[in-house]
Amino acid sequence: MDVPWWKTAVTYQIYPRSFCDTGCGRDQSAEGVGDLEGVIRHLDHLLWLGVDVIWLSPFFPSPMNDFGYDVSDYCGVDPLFGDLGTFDRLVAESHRRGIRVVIDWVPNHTSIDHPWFAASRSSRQDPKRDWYVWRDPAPGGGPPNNWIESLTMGPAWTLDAATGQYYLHCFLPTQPDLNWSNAEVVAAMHDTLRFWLERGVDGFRMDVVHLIGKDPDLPDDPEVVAGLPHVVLNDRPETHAHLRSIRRLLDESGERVSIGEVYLLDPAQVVEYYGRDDELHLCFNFAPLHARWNATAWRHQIEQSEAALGPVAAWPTWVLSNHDNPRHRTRYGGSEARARAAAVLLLTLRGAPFLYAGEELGLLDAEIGDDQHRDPGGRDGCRAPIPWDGTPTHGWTDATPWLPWPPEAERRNVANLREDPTSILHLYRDAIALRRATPSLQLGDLSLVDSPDGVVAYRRTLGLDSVVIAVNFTDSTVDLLGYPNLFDGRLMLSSIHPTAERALTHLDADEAAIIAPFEVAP
Ligand code: TEU
Repeated sequence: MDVPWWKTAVTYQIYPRSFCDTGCGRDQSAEGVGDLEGVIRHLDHLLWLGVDVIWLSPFFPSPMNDFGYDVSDYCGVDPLFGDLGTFDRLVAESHRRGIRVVIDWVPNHTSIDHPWFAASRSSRQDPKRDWYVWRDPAPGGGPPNNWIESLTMGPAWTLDAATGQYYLHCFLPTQPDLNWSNAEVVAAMHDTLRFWLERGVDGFRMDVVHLIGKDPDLPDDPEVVAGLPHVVLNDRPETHAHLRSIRRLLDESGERVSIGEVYLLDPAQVVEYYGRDDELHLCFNFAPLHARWNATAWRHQIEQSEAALGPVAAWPTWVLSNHDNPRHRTRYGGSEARARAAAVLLLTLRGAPFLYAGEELGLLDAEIGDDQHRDPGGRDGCRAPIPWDGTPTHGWTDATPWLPWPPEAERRNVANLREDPTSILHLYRDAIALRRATPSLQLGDLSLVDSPDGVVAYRRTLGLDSVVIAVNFTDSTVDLLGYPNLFDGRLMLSSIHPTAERALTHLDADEAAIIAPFEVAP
């Protein structure tokens, strides 16, 4: 069976600012900001962990108003992070280790500092005026429509006094939206994809890609949802046409992947962006990231994902943490046991799992002091630097890092947790290895199986290979007698007991288990 590589891949998201500062980037503010050399330095660790793909959040030249999601040159590396030579080495060193490299692509908006916008803004007659979305003020003055931007929840329009028109920005005023209905914009953005494909990247994570096609009339968002940012509402046929041509472009370059950040919260809407296997290869599914830690909520998430994606054979994705939201251990109340159970869930559901750097250490969000806020969207806590060891600088240079360290960094760091085979870091490594060795975990069907209250259990099946996963979402022991699917098997992995060879009569509080049925046990 010829399975595309991205179906079985475990992807690891790196937020370069926060990964590791080696001092190789040019940091004018004299604070510690991670760089691409820091990624290269730790590739062996990622190989040890067992991930297949790294996804790098933006490292392009940028004024950093949105920490790189405001790009001023799509085809370069910000000196803060290194240069194109460093990037090429990163790709080569990753590929040498069998690790693929996916980069972020930010097609909906540029930075206000991009030369395209400087030209567009310069006059109404400029040839690039139409590269962005300009409109006259509403009759009587004020923004052309009621759209809300996503980061500060203000109006999505800013008046350019010099030319008397408003420009659209679904994010900060420093992130003007490109006009994808202009063919020159499409061609220029396609060129940026080709630039990185030629440098050997294996694919793109496409930032708010569902937002690139817009209703040409730019009508008001409906009153009932007024107050929601336009990004979660924009769902247009124009986008699908753009995605089909992007897909053709990628397909011409061999086996590359597109992973869309389709920030619509209903999986039934999101599935449309896979097209007929002719649009995105994968789309993030963010509903689970907002789900509470309980069995009912998670059973619902699994059912919803299966119901939306199963019938059209679209491959699901699972993500618990990223650079935009509080880390899941923080969201789930701080319990490491829950974070461990969540890791087993993430790595055993049907679909492609995405890890966010630091979750394998069980990191909590950093406490951000009043004078330490950096992000206008308030997302600093999950972007705290990664502690690599227990020294005072935690494996970074001695410049003070751009954000405070996460809690317990002197103990909860890579070097220390690698020494401890019972650590959450080893649990991630073991679960990833088991996944790789178990065809049903990688590619098998999923069906929910009968389980006690507070437990979600499911079977993964591929041909004769079959395993059952049971996750106890409660903080008490749950008896499994009476549930033959669950206790009648061999425990392959427990989220709590590292080498537990035990009869599976019960699950401990917050325990997740991977169970092989006896008949296929060696
Ligand atoms: O995020 C899109 C997005 O919708 C989120 O920013 C969301 O609105 C926000 O986190 C709510 O708190 C992507 C990137 O992941 C994010 O970092 C960027 O800021 C944003 O796009 C703009 O490029």
